[in-house]
Amino acid sequence: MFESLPVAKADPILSLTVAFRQDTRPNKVDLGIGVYRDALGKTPIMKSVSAAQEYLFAQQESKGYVGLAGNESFNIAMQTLLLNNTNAMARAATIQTPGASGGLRLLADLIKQAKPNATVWLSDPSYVNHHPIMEAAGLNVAYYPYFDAQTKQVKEQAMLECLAGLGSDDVVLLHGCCHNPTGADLSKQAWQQIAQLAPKCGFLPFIDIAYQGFGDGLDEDAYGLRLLSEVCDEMLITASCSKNFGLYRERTGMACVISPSIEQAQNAKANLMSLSRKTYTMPPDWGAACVAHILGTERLTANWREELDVMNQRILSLRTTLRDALNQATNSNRFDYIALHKGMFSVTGLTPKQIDCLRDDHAIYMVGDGRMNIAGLLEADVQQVVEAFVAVGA
Ligand code: PLP
Ligand code: TYF
Repeated sequence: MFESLPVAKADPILSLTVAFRQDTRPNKVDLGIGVYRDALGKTPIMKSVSAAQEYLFAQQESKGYVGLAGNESFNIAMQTLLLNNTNAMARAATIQTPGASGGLRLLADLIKQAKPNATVWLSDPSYVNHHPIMEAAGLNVAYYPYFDAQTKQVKEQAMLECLAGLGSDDVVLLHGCCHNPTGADLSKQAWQQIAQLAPKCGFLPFIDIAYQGFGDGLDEDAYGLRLLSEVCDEMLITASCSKNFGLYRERTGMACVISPSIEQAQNAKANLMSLSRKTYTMPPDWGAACVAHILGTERLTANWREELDVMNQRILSLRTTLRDALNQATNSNRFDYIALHKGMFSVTGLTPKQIDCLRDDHAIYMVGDGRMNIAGLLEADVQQVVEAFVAVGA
C-alpha cells in the first residue's frame, strides 16, 4: 500500500538538530533550532515551572480526561495575558491546543470550514511550518513583502501597499512579535496602519505569537494584536508557551477567536472543539496545568516574570556583544542590525554556500536560510563565531 508514497520532505530545522547531535567535534556550536540556552548551554526548566510541577504532583488527584477545550483556567489566563483589558476580552473564546502548531492547524481548519476559497497571506519569509500547515488544511497560500535583505528591516511600505489590495477572502497571518526567522518586527506605526486597513479592506488578521515577552516586554509585545483586536470585528490568535514558559516538549498553546459577539465566539470555539475531536481529541494536560497554576498564583507569576526578564537580558547582552565583535572584526557597522532585531533570531544574509562552509569547516550550525538563533549562543563561543564569519566572508 505504501510503496507509492513520495519521499518525505525533511524539516530543515529539526534535521539540522539531528546532524548537530551526530557531530563529534568538541567545538561545535548550535545556532539552529529556536530554543533558549542559559550561560551553561542548558535549556533549563524555569523555577516557577518547577514550583508549579511540585504543586501539581502534590495536588493532582486524577488523570481522568479534562475535555475537548483543555484546561479552562489556562484558556482564560492565556487570553488575559494576550488581550489584557481590551474590550475584545468580552467577545473572545479560547481553546487549549498542542502548542501553537496545534493552534495554527485548528484555526486553519476553521478558516477552511467557514471560507473554503480563502487565501492565507504569509510574510516573505515566514516560520518554516506556516506554509505546510496552511496547505495541509487545504487553504491557498500567498506571500506579502516583508523582509528587506539590504537593510535587514521590514519593507513596511511595500507590505502595506500589498495589504491595501486585499479583501474579505483574505487572511493575513502576522507574527505578534519577535519575527521568525528574521528578527525584524513591525513598528508601532505599521501596526497602526494595519489596524486602519483591516476593517476597511475586510481581510481577517490571524496573529501567531510564539515569543511574547522576548521582545520589549509582555505587554509591549502584545501591542499590535491588542490594537487590532479593538478595531476588528473578527480576528484569530494562536499563542505558544514553548519559549516563554520553557515548556517546549509539553506542547502547550492556545487558539483564540474574536467575533462580533460572544455568542459567535462561543460557537467558533465549539467548532474548534469539534475539529480537535476529529484530529487528536484532547490536548496534553501537564504544561497547561503548570501555566494555569503560575498565572493563577500572584507570587509565581512575579517569579515567572523575573525569570523571563533574566532570559531577555541575556539575549540582549549577547546581541550587543556579537554586534560589537563582528563590527570590530570587519571594521564596519554592517552588523548593527543584530542589536536592532527582536527575540531569539536574526537573518544574517549569509548564502547557503557560506552556511555549508560554517558547518563543514567551522562546526557552526545555522539554518540554510541564514537564520541564527542568538538565544542559543554561549559567551564563550562568540569569538569562534566571529572568526568563522570573517573566514567565510560574511
Ligand atoms: N509559530 C512560530 C512563529 C514559531 O516560531 C513556533 C516555534 O516553535 C511555533 C509557532 C510553534 O510553537 P509550538 O512549540 O508552540 O508548537
Ligand atoms: O523555528 C524554530 O526553530 C522553532 C522550533 O518543525 C521548531 O519554532 C522548528 C521546526 C519545527 C518545529 C519547531
